[in-house]
Amino acid sequence: MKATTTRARLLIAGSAAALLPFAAAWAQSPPPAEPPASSEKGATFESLDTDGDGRISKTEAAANSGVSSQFSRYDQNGDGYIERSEVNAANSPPPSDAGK
Ligand SMILES: [Ca+2]
Ligand SMILES: [Ca+2]
Repeated sequence: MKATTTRARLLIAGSAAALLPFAAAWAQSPPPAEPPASSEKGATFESLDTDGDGRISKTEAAANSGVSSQFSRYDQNGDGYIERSEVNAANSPPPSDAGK
């Protein structure tokens, strides 16, 4: 059906768009000159971890629609929290098997 196709495409586009600001916010260096105009886009780990326990619960993630929609993607071990290591893993390319 045409409607279904359109909807699926929208979801895919939305997911990709949502991931970008999240990844950018957690890059190593902060952006040079970007005033925090929108709290929706400039989410950082710290800003989302409102109770400061070092991980982002689903409740905390709900503050950012992009993060919230990507929650299961970031929560790789499925414990219901996004931890910093999971963010790093999600934002970095997989290790290139150089361990040996
Ligand atoms: Ca927290
Ligand atoms: Ca987790």
